[in-house]
Amino acid sequence: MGNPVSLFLYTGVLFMNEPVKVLTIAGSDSGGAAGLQADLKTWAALGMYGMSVVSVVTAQNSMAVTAVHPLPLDFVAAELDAVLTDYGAAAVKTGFLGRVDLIQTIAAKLSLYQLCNIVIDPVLVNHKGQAMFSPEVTQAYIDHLLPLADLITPNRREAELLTGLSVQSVMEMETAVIHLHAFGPKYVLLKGGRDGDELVDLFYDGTAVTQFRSPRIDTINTHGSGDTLSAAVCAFLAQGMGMETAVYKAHQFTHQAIQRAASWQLGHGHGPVAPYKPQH
Ligand code: PXL
Repeated sequence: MGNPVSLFLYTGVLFMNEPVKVLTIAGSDSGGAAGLQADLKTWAALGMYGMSVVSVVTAQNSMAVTAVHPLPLDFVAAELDAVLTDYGAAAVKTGFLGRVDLIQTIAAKLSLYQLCNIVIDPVLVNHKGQAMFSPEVTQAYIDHLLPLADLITPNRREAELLTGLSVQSVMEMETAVIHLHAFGPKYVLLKGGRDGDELVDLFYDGTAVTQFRSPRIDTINTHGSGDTLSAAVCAFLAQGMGMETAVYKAHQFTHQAIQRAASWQLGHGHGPVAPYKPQH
């Protein structure tokens, strides 16, 4: 172990035993279904070291979000600095942000720390498709965060707010991905299309559109499915996969997470997905 070569090999082995680090910048869901809780559960299931910079704290359950408490801007900046000056991250995702100044600060920090594998989930609407924030927030995503993204993961309603287009049919989704890509992300995953009994997500790499189809599962327990999907993409990117493979595998992972919890009744409403193998 004494000479420099064996020392190098030895440290190499130590590094290989370490988990890959991933960071979410997101809201806390007290009900544990969405937000940073969904991200961390997904990452634990995939064997990653998950970290969370909290943007807002929500009081919510399976029926409603009853209160939202934004954390002060300086505090979120301090969380980011703490994590990124020490641990760093092989991939990062953003979730519930909801404020222009916060979006600007996060964009500046992502650039400052030269992060790669950036997944931006532009959270703009609640699960009923209603806009949660002012139009300035949508514009701040366009101006500051989308250009930095490797992947953006809007749903159809968020795509409508971002592009100003109608995004209902699969054909309209095909037009929308091109407009979304023009905002600057390297890849676009537009979620939530319907074609008969199938769910259709569109993936666009700037050249070709790929459809990811899955049979629709008849359940109201889809709370956290969007977060699970983007967190899983983030994990697979951090593990070194290419974008299309990462999206394909994340799609399968999320389908399984919905299937596992489809018949559960954990709360009284729109229940969580299960991005892990539960012990009954
Ligand atoms: O899935 C969107 C989302 C993400 N994170 C938190 C949320 C929501 C939707 O309400 O509350 C904390």
